[in-house]
Formats: sequence, C-alpha cells, structure tokens
Amino acid sequence: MRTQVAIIGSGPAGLLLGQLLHKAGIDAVIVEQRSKDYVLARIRAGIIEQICVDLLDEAGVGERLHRQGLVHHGIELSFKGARHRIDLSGLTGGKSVTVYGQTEITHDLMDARAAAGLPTVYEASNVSVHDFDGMRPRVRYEKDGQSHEIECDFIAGCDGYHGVCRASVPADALKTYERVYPFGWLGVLSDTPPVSDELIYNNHERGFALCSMRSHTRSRYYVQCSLDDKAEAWSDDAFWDELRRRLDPVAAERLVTGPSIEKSIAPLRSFVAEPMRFGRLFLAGDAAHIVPPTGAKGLNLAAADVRYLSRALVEFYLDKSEAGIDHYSEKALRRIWKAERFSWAMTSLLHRFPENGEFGRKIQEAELDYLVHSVAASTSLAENYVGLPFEG
Ligand code: RFL
Ligand code: PHB
Repeated sequence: MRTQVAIIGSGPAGLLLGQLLHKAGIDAVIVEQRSKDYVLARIRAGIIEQICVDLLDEAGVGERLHRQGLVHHGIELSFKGARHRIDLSGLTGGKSVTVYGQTEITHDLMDARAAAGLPTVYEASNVSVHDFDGMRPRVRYEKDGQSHEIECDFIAGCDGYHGVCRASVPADALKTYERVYPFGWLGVLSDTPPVSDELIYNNHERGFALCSMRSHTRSRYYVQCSLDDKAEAWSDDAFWDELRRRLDPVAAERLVTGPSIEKSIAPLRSFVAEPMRFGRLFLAGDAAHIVPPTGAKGLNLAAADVRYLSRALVEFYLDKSEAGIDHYSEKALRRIWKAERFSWAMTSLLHRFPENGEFGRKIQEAELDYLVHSVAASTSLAENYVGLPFEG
C-alpha cells in the first residue's frame, strides 16, 4: 500500500490530523493497534478550549459538539470550606471552554472518516516504523496473521505515551524531561446530575477532588488517591463518602450519588520529548508530551500540535515549501512548555503533598487566597485555562 501520510494511532490526534489532511486533499492511512470499540470506551478528557472547537469545525465535525456541548464561562476553586468563582469570560474578554467528552469527539471523527470512506486499519499488531531518516519511510504491521507494509512520504506518530514511534527514535536524538507525581486520580462516571453548573476544583487536607461533568445528567468526579490504590477496591459508597468529605458544605449537601458506570485510576505525570521531528517522522499529542490532568490541557495540546502539523504538511504539498515542517517542533514546543508549566502549577496548588509538610500547606492556602482576590492572578489563571492564543 502507498499513501502520502501514514498516521499511527486513532486517538483524537491521529483522527483529527486525518480529517484535516483529507479536507486539504492529502491522502492518509491510520494504523491503530486496538479495536474501534476499545478506543471509544476510554473515558478521558472533558474540557476543550475554543481553539480545539475551531479546529473540529474546520475538520467538519463540529455539528454535534455545538448542539450538545456545554459552554462554561467560569470555574470554581474551593479551599478552607468555601468556594470562589473564577470568571473565565469576564477576565479574558469573553472567552469560554466547552464541556464535551473526548469519547464524543473520537466518535464524531470516526464517523466522518467512515462517511468519507477513508482507510483505517484497526487491530493492527506489531506495528513498526522504518526508514524515516530517508525519503521513503515505511510502516509495517500484522493483521489477521498477514504482514503488511505501507510506503509513505511522512509518518505521523500519534500513538500516545506508550506508542512505538517515540520508542523508535534513536535514544541519542531525543531529550526527555519528566516529573512523576506521588499520587493518582481515581475517577468515577455516573448518570447523576452534576453537583454544580460549573466545575469545582477542591483543595482539601484529605486531598484534591474535582467535580466535572459530561452533560446535565452525567457527572464525572475525581479524588486524589494513592498510587497503591486499586480502582476495584473502591466501592461506590467509599468513593462518594470520600468525595463528599472533600467538598464545601453546600456542595456536600447537594451531591447526588448513584451507581458508577466507569471507575479507573490514572497516574499523574509531566513529560516532554524534544524534538518532535526526526527526518520524516513527526510526533504529536501524548506521543510527545504528557501533562497532569489538573489543567485540562492534554487533549487541547494534542489538537494544537495537529493544527501546526496539518498546516505544515499542507504547506509542503500545496505550496512546495518545507518551512512549516522545519519549524513544526519548535513552534509546537513553545506552546507545550507553557501548558506544562500551567498544568504543573495547578497540580502543585491543588493537591496534597505530604512531603511538603505544614509549611507547604500554608503556602498553598496563601497562593489560593491571593489567586481569588487578585485580578492579576485570576486573569493569569483564566487566560491559561481557556487556552493561550496561537503564536504564528
Ligand atoms: P491517545 O488518546 O492516547 O491515542 C493514541 C492512540 O494510539 C494507539 N496506539 C497505537 N497504535 C498503533 N500502534 C501502536 N504501537 C500504538 N500504540 C498506541 C492507542 O491505542 C491510541 O488509540 O493520544 P492522543 O491522540 O495524543 O490524545 C491525547 C489525549 O487522549 C490526552 O491528552 C487527554 O485524554 C488528556 N486528558 C485531558 N485532556 C484535556 O485536554 N482536557 C481534559 O479535561 C483531560 N482530562 C485527560 C483527562 C486524561 C486522563 N487520563 C486517563 C490520562 C482526564 C484523565 C483522567
Ligand atoms: C474531566 O471532565 O474529565 C476533566 C475536567 C477537567 C480537568 C480534568 C478532567 O482538569
């Protein structure tokens, strides 16, 4: 098989890239190791920035998002038993974020891909990437016991943190930066009305808790947990009790509980691999970087990478210019490091770090107090949360 761009991974990064390239008349094949249903069953991001909404519109998949997505103009920070609202729109000249699940975005992109008859290989095993330091890269995989090879001009590594693309780059060509946090998030999805109209980020001495949602009837909650915890060992009742303890009294009173429909633990990590281009292989999304979810930036960063990469490839094929692909890594990394900083800062501000002791706790409280009472500090949080403007 031959194509222009071989995309590895059918998460949001790979699917969105495929759609944007298709709109520009560029051929791409997506190779995914999992089944379509497995990819759709992963419950992940819930908050998307306007730049991500704009990109989904550009890709022609924004219709359901505009119908069903919930536009949020603020978030709440809760500490010492009281809630404080950050007026995202008021502080950013009218900007907002949209609540629309990653699962739904993936669904919309898969449907558009199928409707356009574009090729995706699901359940591909032993996927490997070759010759990307030359002009004719290749992707090999096995499917139903048969070996296959795709010849292409470029490979887009959109295969997430555990993918094969970053792992195939010679170690001395890559520099990685990492911070692993000493806790995880236990998440629960339930068909219960959200406790509040807006998200609540709770700093509590028992640990962080987040009240989020997917719709007016579906809630998503998280509590900071130990890395030794097992999701199966947490009964629904134990989860609701722990969550309630970490909320302010009004929210605790209003919390509606019910059976969980998904329960899982995610470890928290900050990670960046530089650069994001090696010859004719590009990394995009979680394949190149991870942020702890506290800033709600992972999916948005993946979309930002895809924006830069799709424009660079369009420039290559349509304008015969290599300037875009030459600057891809540098441009993407400028934005990535700002999101890394913000996600690290939000994580540091809101979680319980026992090793930082009582001094650390007092500093957190002072910073939260400053944040909610200073227009300058609230504005900084708001402009990062809704997404920084694109540079170039
Ligand atoms: P994905 O979604 O991991 O997709 C990668 C795809 O590649 C496939 N793959 C391979 N395919 C072929 N060959 C191989 N060798 C392969 N290895 C892997 C995988 O099966 C998969 O289908 O990466 P992508 O596309 O870069 O997307 C990134 C986002 O998924 C991620 O950043 C977000 O989910 C992060 N995130 C959030 N981001 C936000 O912007 N807002 C949020 O509110 C938000 N909340 C979250 C989150 C992530 C979470 N977890 C579970 C880590 C909340 C949580 C709890
Ligand atoms: C979610 O709804 O899953 C969610 C929302 C905000 C975050 C992280 C996750 O910061």
